[in-house]
Amino acid sequence: MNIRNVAIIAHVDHGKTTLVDKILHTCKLFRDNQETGELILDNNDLERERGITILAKNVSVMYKDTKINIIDTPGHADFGGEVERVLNMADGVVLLVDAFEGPMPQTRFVLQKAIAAGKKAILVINKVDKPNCRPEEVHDMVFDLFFNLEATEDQLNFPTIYGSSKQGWMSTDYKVQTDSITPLLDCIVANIPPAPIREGTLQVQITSLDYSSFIGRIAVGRVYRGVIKENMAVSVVKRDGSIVKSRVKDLFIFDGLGKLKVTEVIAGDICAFTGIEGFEIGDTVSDFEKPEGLPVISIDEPTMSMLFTINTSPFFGKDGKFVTSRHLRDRLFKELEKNLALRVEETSSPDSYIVFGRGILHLSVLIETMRREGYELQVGQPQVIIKEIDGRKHEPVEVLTIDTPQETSSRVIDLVSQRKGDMLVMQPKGDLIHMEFEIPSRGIIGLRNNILTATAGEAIMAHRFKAYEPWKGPISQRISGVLISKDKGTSVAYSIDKLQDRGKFFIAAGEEVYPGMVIGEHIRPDDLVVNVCGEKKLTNMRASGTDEKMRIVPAIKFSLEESMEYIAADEYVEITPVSLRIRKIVLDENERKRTTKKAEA
Ligand SMILES: Nc1nc2c(ncn2[C@@H]2O[C@H](COP(=O)(O)OP(=O)(O)OP(=O)(O)O)[C@@H](O)[C@H]2O)c(=O)[nH]1
Ligand SMILES: [Mg+2]
Repeated sequence: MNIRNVAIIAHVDHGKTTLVDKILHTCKLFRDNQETGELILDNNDLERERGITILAKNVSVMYKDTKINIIDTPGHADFGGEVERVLNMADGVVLLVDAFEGPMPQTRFVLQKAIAAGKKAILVINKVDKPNCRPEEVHDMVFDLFFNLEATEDQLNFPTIYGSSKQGWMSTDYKVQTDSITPLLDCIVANIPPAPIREGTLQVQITSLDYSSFIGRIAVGRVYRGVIKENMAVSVVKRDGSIVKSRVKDLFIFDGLGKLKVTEVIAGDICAFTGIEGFEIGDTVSDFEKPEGLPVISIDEPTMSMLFTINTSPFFGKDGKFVTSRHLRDRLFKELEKNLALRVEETSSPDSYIVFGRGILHLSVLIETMRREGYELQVGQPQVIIKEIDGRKHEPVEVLTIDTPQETSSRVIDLVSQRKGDMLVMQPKGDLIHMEFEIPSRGIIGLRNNILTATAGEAIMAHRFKAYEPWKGPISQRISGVLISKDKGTSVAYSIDKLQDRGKFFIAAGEEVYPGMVIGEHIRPDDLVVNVCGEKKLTNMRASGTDEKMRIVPAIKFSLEESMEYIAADEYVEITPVSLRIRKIVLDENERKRTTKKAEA
């Protein structure tokens, strides 16, 4: 059979999943009257809600007489490691670039990986339906990018397709709108090399995994050489070269959105299989008698860590089903089975674990999933991972791009410079200013919040790990102190109203608070303990205190990620299935003062 294996790569939100959806539709996967909705591929709850892809996914379509295996990849930088691995299964890539935005940090990263791996690329300039798009300019920018990334002569000769995934059309000329995406499919068949059918003994490298609550872990990889069969005895060559005898159980190929059980899969095709106990990414499943491993593939190292601990707030156990250290431990170690870039380390306390991940989003997706499952937990301030290189302290540095309206650019530059960011590029982009910086990862934590506030939500920001570089010195993280609740009780509008000139509140009237809980941001740099539960002399007032004359500014409600980025080193985010709260680690005011004094001494 004639097979093409192609990965779709791009910066976040440039339209990969939308395009794969359209390809599935076009290839008549769906019975005509079947309602499928959009972005059927982003199929877990979090992916749907956020409109982002978290895990790379395989689908497969028949186009004319060619089978096209398509790998949809995540565009967010935290999941970049996925992209690098799955490129292993592809013979070529479709590089999607937004016709307005042009190449972004993650475009560069994924293209660099594809070029280094010797893959042939097709460029798709997507979203040409956008009114202010600039397809020709973007084409030239991408060409320069290929050139700068040292593409070979052959790679530089990439074909370009223009179109709109959303409207469901692709064309060789952006001025000539078509009525389908088949020009892209034709381009894939013509330009991506057919998967070679290598004969000989079996070699399949496990590059990715699927997880099913019924079956558990399912290995996914491309048959590099030979034939894999169900119930076949095999030798697994591990990363360290050791060999484990095992047996393949069920075998599948990808078929549309799902999998189809088959008895054998020949070289060139992508397959999924069960039966190999305790496999790891990069293992080669090979001939039983004559095992031969394929070159090992690299797995991304974590760049950030956070302390995960059980909930110890006075409200512990109110909302959650799983609240003990045993629960937390089991859940975290279970996650390691499928979350490839995650690491968990024990601490001296059985209640706390240090969890290492690829960034705020990577960790927050885990936390959000856990809270939905009924867990209660607390997390500490995210820490970037510092390394000692040649006896010097090094920290992760990232490339940061910000596009913002002209009139806000100086405020943006101020904010980035305060956090040790150096500006590299500043140029107009449509009616926006495009800026590029190099900034320590530490400086990016909490930056998004400030940038959005400073630009009334107009700025578009993206960042991507660049390298470990020498430590850039201290960065002051949060400029303001916080308002802390003095009492346990229910907040009262009257009391909040009276304190409004002291800062901004994170709680509204009628919310339960406890001593040591962070309930707002102080206008001054120090912390302030306040009473929002009403005062004794007001007992003749109605408790809810809905006085017409009060105008309380609506409470600021942080998302999980915003809370994680907001907290200081002496604070936790408390997470339950129902609530998100910020608290001081030490709840008692006097004890907190003593601890701070001790720390200062
Ligand atoms: N105007 C316009 N919008 C588009 C087009 N293609 C996709 N979009 C929109 O862009 C947003 C992101 O699309 P996705 O397909 O989820 O992007 P993605 O590249 O898969 O994103 P990640 O998986 O998070 O990296 C959605 O709101 C789409 O509706 C297009 O051709 N034109
Ligand atoms: Mg996607």
